Amino acid sequence: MSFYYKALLLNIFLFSNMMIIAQTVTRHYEPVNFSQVTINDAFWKPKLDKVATATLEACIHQTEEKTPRIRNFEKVARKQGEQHEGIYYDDSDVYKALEAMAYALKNHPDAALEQKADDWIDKIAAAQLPDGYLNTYYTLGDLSKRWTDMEKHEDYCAGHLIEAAVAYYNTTGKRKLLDVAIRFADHIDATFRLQNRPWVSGHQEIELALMKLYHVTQNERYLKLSDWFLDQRGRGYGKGVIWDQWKDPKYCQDEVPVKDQKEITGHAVRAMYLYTGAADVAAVTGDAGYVNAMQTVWEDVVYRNMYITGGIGSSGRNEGFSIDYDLPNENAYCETCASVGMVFWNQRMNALTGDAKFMDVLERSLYNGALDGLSLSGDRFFYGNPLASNGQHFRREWFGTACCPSNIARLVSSVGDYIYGKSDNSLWVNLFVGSNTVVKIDKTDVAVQMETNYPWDGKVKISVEPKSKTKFALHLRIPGWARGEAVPGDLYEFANTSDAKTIIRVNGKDVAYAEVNGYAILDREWKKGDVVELELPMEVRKVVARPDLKYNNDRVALQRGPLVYCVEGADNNGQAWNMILPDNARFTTVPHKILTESVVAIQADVPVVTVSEDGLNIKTEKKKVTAIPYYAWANRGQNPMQVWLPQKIKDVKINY
Ligand code: FUB
Ligand code: ZN
Repeated sequence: MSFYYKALLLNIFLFSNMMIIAQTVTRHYEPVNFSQVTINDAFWKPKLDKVATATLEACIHQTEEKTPRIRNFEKVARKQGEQHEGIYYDDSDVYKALEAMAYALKNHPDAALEQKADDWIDKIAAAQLPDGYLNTYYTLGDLSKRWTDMEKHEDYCAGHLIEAAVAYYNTTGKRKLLDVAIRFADHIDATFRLQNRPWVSGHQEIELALMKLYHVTQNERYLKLSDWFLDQRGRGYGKGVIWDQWKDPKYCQDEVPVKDQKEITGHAVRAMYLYTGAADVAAVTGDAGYVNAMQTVWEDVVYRNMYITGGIGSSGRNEGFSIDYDLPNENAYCETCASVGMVFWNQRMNALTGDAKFMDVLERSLYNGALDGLSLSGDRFFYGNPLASNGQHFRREWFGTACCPSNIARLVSSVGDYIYGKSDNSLWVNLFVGSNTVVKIDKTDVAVQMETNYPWDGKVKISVEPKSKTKFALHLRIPGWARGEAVPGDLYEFANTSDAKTIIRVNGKDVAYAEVNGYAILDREWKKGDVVELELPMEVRKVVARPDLKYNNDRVALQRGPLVYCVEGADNNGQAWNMILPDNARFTTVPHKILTESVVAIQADVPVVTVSEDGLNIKTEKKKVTAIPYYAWANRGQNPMQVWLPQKIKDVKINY
């Protein structure tokens, strides 16, 4: 039965007893799971290996030795009345690291790492109570208070446990953690939905996790529970419980029901996880209520509240959104987890709608705002990701609230989830990553191999090998930036037009193609040995911001392909704020090394202001300025940095 047909039937089944068959949407494709994708890409594979080694080593060290996270699980199992140590949501970091281990084991098999994961799983399983409850904060504390405080992240931790369990099952086929997750999810379902006991999750996450559990178990109970959690929001149940701290239901997107939401508010990570879960439910039930609401909220994010890096949540006060167009650069909060959440949500929206604009935003957040959260060495992290620095920012080994390190670890190591999609008669290529997979399209196995040096180079070669000749449509994403669109909407635009064209060849011949929603559609009979070549124009583009973004007035940013660039002191005699970028600046690109990372840097001869050695004079002279990919900054000590480069002398500052 086709995916669409199943979704429609299920929708009718779920809602027919309410006599309402709501307007339905059908998901355009099903993402190909990371466990089916092998990555050998020059850009990503070293990062996957780094996460599998250095990043996870850091997470394991912090989780086991430097902090009490694993110790809390051991204490529960010992049952000796020992106290909980740390913060009430610390369990979640164990689960997220475990999830990253699961993905890493696919990309970088490692018996010792698998053994470590199995040891952790034993400890987690031993901390589960007979009724399925699992949370070290309450079990070591006052268990009679469990499920009394919606803000205490019990369901958030449960969500991360479920996600880890599904990932580990997908990679290894081992069920132990999955069975723990199922028992916990059943406990939650019995405690809340089946008793219709109001509960607004204080930190959304469980909604999307339950949908993963639904897909792996095919048990509709989890779909219903996820939808139930979504439906709790915006009905006043959180009043006096989770709003206290903020006196504002907007903080946790609880002001109106999800289907009535129109604007982005509050905590950025909470919002991203919420909308990801809603899109996941809509993908199965076809519920247009969620999709319509999310389209409007998405526009509010992307058209008015997104950094050029794809980061969101400019305010540290609420770790989230403030007012429209309030996007400071040096004080940007822009949490790594929020960019990770942008990747999650935009993937779901892309699959639901088949519109590449969501993948354009995903790619922007992934290669810039999110990747910036991880050092090139793999063992240092950014929590906030500013777009300008006077040298005060640096990556840290860990944080008290340590949500970001394991979040970026799990995102990078699961990048295989975002590359391909499939539907009954189509193959979707969304990201350009050297990789291979086999997808079943209309009962035929089709092997796909992608080769590329993206994002440094715009050439992508895709070999398609169906087992037997078969007709299907290849949906090949043509990024917005290659079509002259800096971002969807008008928050940012390219300063100049370009004549450069995207070229697509099939078996060496240029082909004309229909373009639908940002995808080139190559609908034909495919046979063994067919090769598609895509050539994207990798030009240096200047980006200007809408005047409402006052921090960017009289400034430009540089972008090449999906990468946003910055000027960092390490490449420019310790200075990053002392140049202006005139309209007529000419750019060249050069291979460049940042530690061991080979990148393409951008250079231009531009006016640079310097102070004489005796400190008595300033002069302006043309000098070569080097810009590097934003994600790679802050790896060579503390340095000034800027993404938005001044065009007028009034904005020049000299560090001396
Ligand atoms: O509350 C759990 C996590 O800690 C949030 O997602 C982050 O924003 C940080 O506050
Ligand atoms: Zn975080």
